[in-house]
Amino acid sequence: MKIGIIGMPGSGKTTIFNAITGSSAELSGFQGAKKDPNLAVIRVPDERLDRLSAMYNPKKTTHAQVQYVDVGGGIPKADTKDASTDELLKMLRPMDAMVLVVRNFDLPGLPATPQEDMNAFEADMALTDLITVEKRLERLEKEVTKGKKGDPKELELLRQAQQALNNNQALRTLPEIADSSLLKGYAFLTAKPCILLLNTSDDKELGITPIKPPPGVPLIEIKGRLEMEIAQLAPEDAQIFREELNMLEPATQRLIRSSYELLGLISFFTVGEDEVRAWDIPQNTPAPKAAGAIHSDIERGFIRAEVVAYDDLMAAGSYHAAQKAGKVRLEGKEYIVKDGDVINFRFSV
Ligand SMILES: Nc1nc2c(ncn2[C@@H]2O[C@H](COP(=O)(O)OP(=O)(O)OP(=O)(O)O)[C@@H](O)[C@H]2O)c(=O)[nH]1
Ligand SMILES: [Mg+2]
Repeated sequence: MKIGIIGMPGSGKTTIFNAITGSSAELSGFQGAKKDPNLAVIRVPDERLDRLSAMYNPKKTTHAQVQYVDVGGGIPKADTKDASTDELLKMLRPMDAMVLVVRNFDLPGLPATPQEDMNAFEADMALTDLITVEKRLERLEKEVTKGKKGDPKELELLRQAQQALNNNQALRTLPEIADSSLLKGYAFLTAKPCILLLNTSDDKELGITPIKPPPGVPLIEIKGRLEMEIAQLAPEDAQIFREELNMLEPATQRLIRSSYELLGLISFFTVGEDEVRAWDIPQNTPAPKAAGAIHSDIERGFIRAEVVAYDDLMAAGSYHAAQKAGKVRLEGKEYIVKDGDVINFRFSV
């Protein structure tokens, strides 16, 4: 899974990236200098995995992972024909979701205007999508007049998208369009799930800045610079600092967790002496497909899934006890895997 960190120049994208990943990527000093994107893979925190690991004491514990990309640069402006926009778009298209960083701290001569910045960014993304839609519509209509038959469903969806975008409505609010396999290839920016991240200055109180996110966009407020500085400390020092500041839960953990949920992902677990591991799959995945997340052979040779719910396993105290209590079920290929299932796949190839 790839999540793009986007936002106006100087909104604190790299700061947030550093806070999430604990890295020390160079800050730009708000001149919007074009640099290579920053990439990092981070582990999705999950208490259940930690407890399973304590139960099995395996050689290795493996978390689910998400890749964060700080794309740098600024706003995709598809109406201007410049190379940096093309480059930015090329980076953004493959993202599964976005974190839109909005500045809630003053810069010299530039007071914080989070609502305006957010609106402007949304409008620019909508315009970028609108241009993509209109180019495609033009081509389809030409083909139709030449006697070729375009896909009428695609045409209809594109017209709906055009209308929504003309009203500055993001495509993420229209699931029929956002989830359509016909339109997947366009990778519309406003169709991607998005989190609004209000990046608040150290000296402002959290929760007092009025801001209204667009429909369907969850809001998270973080003191980005402070979180970055703590994330860069040694763990013991960070702990002391957090206690002093009464910021026990790193806000970034919340962000990582919600971006996972936003993507509609759930986790199942595999357990054993060698490895305890979390696997991420989309909701409503049938058992054989879930097995495919581990290895295509297990999907191909799928026989049954031996399943125990995480809570049942913990309540029983051990796998053996859960079995004795009748909590370990055998499920077939129709079974839809649930969040927290602990699974042992039986297969033959
Ligand atoms: N007060 C305050 N300053 C911040 C915060 N986050 C970032 N800054 C400052 O804002 C400036 C820009 O931060 P960056 O993280 O480089 O912003 P960016 O969005 O990556 O900038 P570009 O890559 O140029 O678009 C730096 O001088 C940061 O120190 C914050 O939470 N509070
Ligand atoms: Mg940056």
